[in-house]
Amino acid sequence: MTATETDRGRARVADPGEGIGLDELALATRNHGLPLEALRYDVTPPGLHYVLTHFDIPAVDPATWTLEVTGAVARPLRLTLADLRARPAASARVLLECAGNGRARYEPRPVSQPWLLEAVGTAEWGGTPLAPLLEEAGISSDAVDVAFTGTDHGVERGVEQDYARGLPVAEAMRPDVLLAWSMNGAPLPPQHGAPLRLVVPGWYGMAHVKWLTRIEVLEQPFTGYQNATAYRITADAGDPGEPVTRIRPRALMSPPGWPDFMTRERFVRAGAVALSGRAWSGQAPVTRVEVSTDGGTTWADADLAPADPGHPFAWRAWTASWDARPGQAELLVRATDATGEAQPVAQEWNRQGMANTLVQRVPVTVLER
Ligand SMILES: Nc1nc2c(c(=O)[nH]1)N[C@H]1C(S)=C(S)[C@@H](COP(=O)(O)O)O[C@H]1N2
Ligand SMILES: [Mo]
Repeated sequence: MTATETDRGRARVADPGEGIGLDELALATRNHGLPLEALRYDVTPPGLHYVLTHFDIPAVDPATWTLEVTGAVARPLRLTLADLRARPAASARVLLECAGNGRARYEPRPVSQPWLLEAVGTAEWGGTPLAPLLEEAGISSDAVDVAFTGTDHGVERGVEQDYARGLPVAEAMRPDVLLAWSMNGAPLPPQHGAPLRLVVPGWYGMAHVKWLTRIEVLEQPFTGYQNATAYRITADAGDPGEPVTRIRPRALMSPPGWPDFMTRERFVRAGAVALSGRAWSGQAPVTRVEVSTDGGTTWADADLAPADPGHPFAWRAWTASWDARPGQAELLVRATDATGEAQPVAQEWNRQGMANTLVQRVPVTVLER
């Protein structure tokens, strides 16, 4: 590493051909993904949901923990978990995806948590809506952003910080934004933010602040590290770029057949093979899922399960049938949403490896019957 590469705020990009380092492996073993066969569940069992934690999972005593609502409010609040639980209950089935999903597929590779495709999951988050709490606190009519701070603390690219994210006030006031204390009907597990996390349906994972302890209403834009420096789509280190916000459309396939232990290469027997997976977008409903079984030369529409109005931010199932002939095949899947955005088949690189929705490719060996 050169001095420039360790400059405050700058992420390193791997040299051409440089393999995954022990630093990236250490992150990957802490922050696990969704095994792709778990795409089969409408609601991801908690241990199979992906996990991403920048620093350490903090020690939090729920009995003494409090949530502070402060800043540009007429009546600052301090609430215990019991105070929050006494408020109106709400729940939502929400897909979470890390903005770094797909990062390790970029060439050159931005050095950070090396996700391939699996930083995703869908859970039933239970808690209470945020907006009425901000109203009760007397949120300023000049509010611009609302900052959410977790109790976890660390240093990232030379900057010591509590994990904190700002959210535009219009998003924070959406009726479906939750302060959540349960996941799939059970208390939040430590790794998912116990005792309380934010859930912002449709946004990439970084917005869903875990171990939430402080909410501060701001009359000017939030300039904290995780908004101003991290989570930006930038061409190079000097470019401030665009903030990462909503989840872009993606479809994933449960790889068919059976895997090789080491290589994860797939095998099926010739004949009719049922293909299935999930598709989602946080921007707009998914309108189309297409599958290619010939390496991307031809595409056919998959059957997409109808949108469930009860769960607008959950993933949707898709299925397709494949007449597999002996030999080598490469399967691809791509989603399009109602904004017209479709997943790219060639990479659209950015320096921090954010929101890479490059299509999934699944090589398969088709055996004689
Ligand atoms: N306090 C805090 N909240 C956080 C994070 C964190 O490191 N600290 N990571 C964020 C990121 S980058 C993601 S992708 C999601 C992951 O949520 P999960 O671990 O529950 O899947 O949490 C977000 N909330
Ligand atoms: Mo993330």
